[in-house]
Amino acid sequence: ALQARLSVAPMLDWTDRHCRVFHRTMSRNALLYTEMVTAPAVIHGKRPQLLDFSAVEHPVALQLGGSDPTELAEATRIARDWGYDEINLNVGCPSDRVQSGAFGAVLMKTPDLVARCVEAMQAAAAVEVTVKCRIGVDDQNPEEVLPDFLRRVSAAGVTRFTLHARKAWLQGLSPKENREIPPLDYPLVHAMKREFPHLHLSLNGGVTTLAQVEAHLAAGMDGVMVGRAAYQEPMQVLAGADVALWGRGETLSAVDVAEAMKPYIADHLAGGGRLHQITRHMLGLFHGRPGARGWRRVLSEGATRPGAGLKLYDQALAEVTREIQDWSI
Ligand code: FMN
Repeated sequence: ALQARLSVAPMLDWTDRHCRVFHRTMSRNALLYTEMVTAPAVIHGKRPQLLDFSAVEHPVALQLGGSDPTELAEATRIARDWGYDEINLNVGCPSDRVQSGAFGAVLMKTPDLVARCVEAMQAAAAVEVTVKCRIGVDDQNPEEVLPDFLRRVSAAGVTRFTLHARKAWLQGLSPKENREIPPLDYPLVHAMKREFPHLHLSLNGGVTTLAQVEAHLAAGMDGVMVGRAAYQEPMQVLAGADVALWGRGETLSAVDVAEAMKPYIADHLAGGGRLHQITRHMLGLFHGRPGARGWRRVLSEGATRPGAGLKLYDQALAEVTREIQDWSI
């Protein structure tokens, strides 16, 4: 649970295994979440493709989507055997596709079903089961439903929750809009920590810098989960986290991070993988720093070309060095 002081949010299409290795290069300690995988996919799908990860990714949590206790239990057992450190249930995703299977944020309306799900998951395997939820959905009153939800689901044995500090609207908003509207309610999330001091509660939503992470921890939260900013401006959030939050480790520069990724990229290419599969997650590495433009341009133009490899990657790094020199003149 100590690692959960800072976590990188589950993000579909973004936090795949390559992205997580990249994030791990910046922080040895932050807890990393997978993209959501549905329980039926884990049970019936191509498991190596869906579940494989590299040893360096630990601590790593698999996020499951589903609302059938038996399926979730089976998926949890499989995921535990695959080596995941934590299994997280998605009670926050508002997308249509997910609603049709009756899971994600709509489960905020059925806390007793969530309790049955997590009970079955915990009974299935000796691995920590956690929940990521919203503060409410649609016309629910968060101040009533959120404490009720936490009470019922924690009574089923879950002790660690991540609270996305905004309601989900299940109709009429796209998933993207649902991450901007309605407004964030940090005071309510902080109040939940006071009301449930024995639970490990992380705050999620709208956090963009390490300083903000530290402020929420200082205000009593046990953890902070960062989503979009960790992806788009990773250095802003993850570099420096080990020293600031855990008092150990080192703070790499963006250039050091780029260099440190090379052996992993070389292995991936040697195994027949494509450069772009890794570097598409790294375009924001120099965000707001000298070198950002050249890095992004060389990699986004070149990395999808057939045969693109470490030579192109080194060209991108050379652009960075050139821009840094231009800046320091
Ligand atoms: N939340 C989930 O619980 N599971 C997901 O699979 C998931 N996919 C996402 C994909 C993208 C591209 C984005 C931007 C968000 C996704 N989310 C998902 C929501 C994030 O986990 C997070 O709760 C949300 O972005 C708010 O945090 P932020 O303001 O730090 O980005």
